[in-house]
Amino acid sequence: MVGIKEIDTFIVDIPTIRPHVLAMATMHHQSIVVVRMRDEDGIEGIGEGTTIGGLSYGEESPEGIKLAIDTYLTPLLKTCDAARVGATMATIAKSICGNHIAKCAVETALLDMAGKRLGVPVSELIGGGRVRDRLPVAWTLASGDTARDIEEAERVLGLRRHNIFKLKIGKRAVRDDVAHVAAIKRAIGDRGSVRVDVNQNWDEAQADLGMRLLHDADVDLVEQPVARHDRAAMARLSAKHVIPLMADEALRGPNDAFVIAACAGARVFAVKIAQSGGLLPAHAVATIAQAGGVGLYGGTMLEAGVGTAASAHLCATLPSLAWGTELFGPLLLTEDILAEPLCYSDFELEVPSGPGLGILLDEDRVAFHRRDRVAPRIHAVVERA
Ligand code: MUC
Ligand code: MG
Repeated sequence: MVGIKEIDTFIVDIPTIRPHVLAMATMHHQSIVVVRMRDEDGIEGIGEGTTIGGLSYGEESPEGIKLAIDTYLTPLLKTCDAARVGATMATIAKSICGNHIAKCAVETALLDMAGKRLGVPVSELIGGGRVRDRLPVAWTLASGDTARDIEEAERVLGLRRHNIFKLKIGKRAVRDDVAHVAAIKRAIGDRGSVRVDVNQNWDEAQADLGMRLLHDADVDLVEQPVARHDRAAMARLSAKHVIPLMADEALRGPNDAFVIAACAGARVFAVKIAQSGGLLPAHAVATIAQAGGVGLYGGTMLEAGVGTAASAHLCATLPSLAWGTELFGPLLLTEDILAEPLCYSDFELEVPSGPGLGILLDEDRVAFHRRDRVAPRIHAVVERA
């Protein structure tokens, strides 16, 4: 039995490099809940719990994630064996409903500790272990302005950083949104894949029209066009349209994955560790998808470096990842919370290879951006490429 001695949680707020305009919120910063644990042998584990736009994306807020960990998960963790991650998460699941992002943050820290204890990367502790070292990475164009999005696409194509683009739509009338997407696709042409995310903002009739027009505009994928609970509409739209529908918000773990795969509600799943409740349930989501003939995509909650590294470890274990990933979260932030930023090159993200998550926090930067910091903020912000 390896006891957990210390568990600390804090919120870090980091500005985004530009406003990130989604159907339900415009982000100017990202709020990250960091969990730091230390076991009785002195091994440290780090986890991250991150959502999007306060309470506008889902039922957990940054403040609620911290509260759930401090008040409910921490007392349970103090009774568990840190070396047995699956058993610890099963104990937590028996007493705590929902709260998938809080559970993911804690599970990530436990896996980080377990990997460090065993001297292996987290990816070797999941499923059959790592099958790939690099992951294709999409970029989201969501400035809210067509010309600016095209400029941004040209810049990252030129840097050979991304050639898959996800466009956030759903705020404007369907035909206006499609005109915006079509203009960007025309500019990018065959140099990249263009996909859209509606974040549940269409009803079925709007989705029907939108999917037809987006197919004609040469768009490759439509993510969560309708409400997450409307699986019947998702199944009808999937059956009717050639352009694949990807489930995102509808997927909150293996149970949803099973039901959606069984009703043919989506042809692709966005697998997110946070939404699934951790890397282990996210792996189960992917396994169900593969058994049901559903394609896989590594999704993000726009996590910073810790959550992005954790997601990368999960994605590295998936034998088929036909739609790539969107693990670009750290690049949307003005500053990185990692001492060594994750490595993006040739349109891919390198999966860290050191023990555990294979990352280290930049302690000064984290201390500076902590919400509970008391000292004055005098700090030079480094421009991102
Ligand atoms: C979402 O809904 O997929 C992922 C990329 C991005 O820009 O927003 C997130 C959320
Ligand atoms: Mg989405």
